[in-house]
Amino acid sequence: PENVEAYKVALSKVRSELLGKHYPLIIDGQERDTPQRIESLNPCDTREVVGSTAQATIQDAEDALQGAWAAWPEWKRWTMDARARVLLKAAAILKRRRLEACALMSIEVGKNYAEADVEVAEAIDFLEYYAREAMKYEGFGAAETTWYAGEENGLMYLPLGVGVSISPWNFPCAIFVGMLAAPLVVGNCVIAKPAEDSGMIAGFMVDILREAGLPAGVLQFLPGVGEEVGEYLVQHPKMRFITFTGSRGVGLHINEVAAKPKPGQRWIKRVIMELGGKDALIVDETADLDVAVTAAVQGAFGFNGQKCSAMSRLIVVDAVYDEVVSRFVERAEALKIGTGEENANVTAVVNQESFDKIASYIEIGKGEGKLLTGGELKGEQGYYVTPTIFGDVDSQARIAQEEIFGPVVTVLRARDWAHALEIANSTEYGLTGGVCSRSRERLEQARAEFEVGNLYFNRKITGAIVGVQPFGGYNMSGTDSKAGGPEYLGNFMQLKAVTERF
Ligand code: TXE
Repeated sequence: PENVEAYKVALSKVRSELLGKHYPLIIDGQERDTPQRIESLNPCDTREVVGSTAQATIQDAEDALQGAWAAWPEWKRWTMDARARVLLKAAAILKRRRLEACALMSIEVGKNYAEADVEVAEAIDFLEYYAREAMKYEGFGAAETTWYAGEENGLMYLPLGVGVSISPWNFPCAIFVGMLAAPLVVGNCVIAKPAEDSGMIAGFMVDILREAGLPAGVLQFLPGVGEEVGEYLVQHPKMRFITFTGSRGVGLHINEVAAKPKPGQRWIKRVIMELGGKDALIVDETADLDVAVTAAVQGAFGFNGQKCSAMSRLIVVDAVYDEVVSRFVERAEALKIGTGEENANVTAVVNQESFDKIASYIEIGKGEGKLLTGGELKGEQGYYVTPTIFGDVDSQARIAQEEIFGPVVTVLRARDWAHALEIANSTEYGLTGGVCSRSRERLEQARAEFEVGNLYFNRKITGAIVGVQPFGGYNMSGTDSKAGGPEYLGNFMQLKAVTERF
């Protein structure tokens, strides 16, 4: 990270200005409070209430939906260029306030400065990337359809209408704003339903988007309980699309609910999903072991493994298994554990529910493999789990198949390269994956056969550069790749081909 001193200044600014702040709903450009509130705890110091957001009721959700539809006719008549400029303005504001965004993330979800800095950069990239992408459709929007009389036909790229964006807490800035920028810029109105654990950073980002010029009603800010207002909006007959990032379980549930047409529903709801992962790094006997161990540590424990892209499985061929495992354990035990604000390598996991879930998987793991290091739960001050590594686990074991979403790694022994690749493809996920090897033939085979949306060679398996490396999963990890690749914005538009007989 660039400038730790400046970050510390931002931390004290955020602590004096934002600590204890309450973010109300924003519906049709108006602030609205609610009988209940959602409090954000500092996961690294759970005695500290960071602040709160409103907790939307079903009526608030209904009002947000109706208001967004009312705002849509005007918003869809803006030119692509005009909408893209709002995103570019938001990116410029976020650049100015990036250290505050980092500091707020450190306090609200325990993300250290290094990880937060990368995430805010990604948020800026999402805004700028989708603004540029939208310009591909300049002239083909509802407002200024470009086709030339006398030619055979014209093509219009039209927005869908009103959708809901339901986002997770682990990239509370980048994924939150990325999932809004794409549908908004092509002329949709969106209801933003952030995760309960990251409502404040979401409110911070909505303030920036409104300051950038989003008209009232185009973006409704609706923090609330997923199972209540999230569920209500997903099932609503007047909901046109749902863009979701979160766990497999919730994602599959949303898919099911959205698929059932309701009375008065005139369309098939579009559902765009980014789900979980059980991502593996393969190390073979030709690998540079320094590179491999560094890739493993970075991929496994960045943001405490709370990334869908985190390396939660390390698959090592027999010939180098002992060497790699002993070096991996040694590096894991050297990681600094502390708060996000002190930029520790490993901080507290996000909340009590996650802490308990990880604890239960550690117990399961003790019955499925050998606990090589970690496995300690230190909940006195914050939700701390020490970096945990299990060895000699069977590839079908629960801790080798199920997403744990914490600093817990399962090491699997492979007979040889072919067996390693077979193990890597043996889960229902397919998000990120990697190979540390110096055999070009094996890397070529991995390119062809490793079933993941993001494949990395001889480096950590997390981190995708927006616009350069589309990010998304195969199989149960999601519906497609965002931020790059073939026409992601197409998810949020429908075409109209106009043929004129002359
Ligand atoms: O997810 P949850 P979390 C995945 C990651 C992990 C999970 C962690 O792999 O599995 O996200 O994030 C709302 N109807 N990814 O715990 O619990 C809920 O309020 C409607 C993958 O936040 O699934 C929250 O806003 N909404 C990703 C959101 O769903 C409901 C990267 C997500 O909650 C709901 C980041 C319901 N019934 C995280 N229940 C990737 N692939 O890029 C809950 N919600």
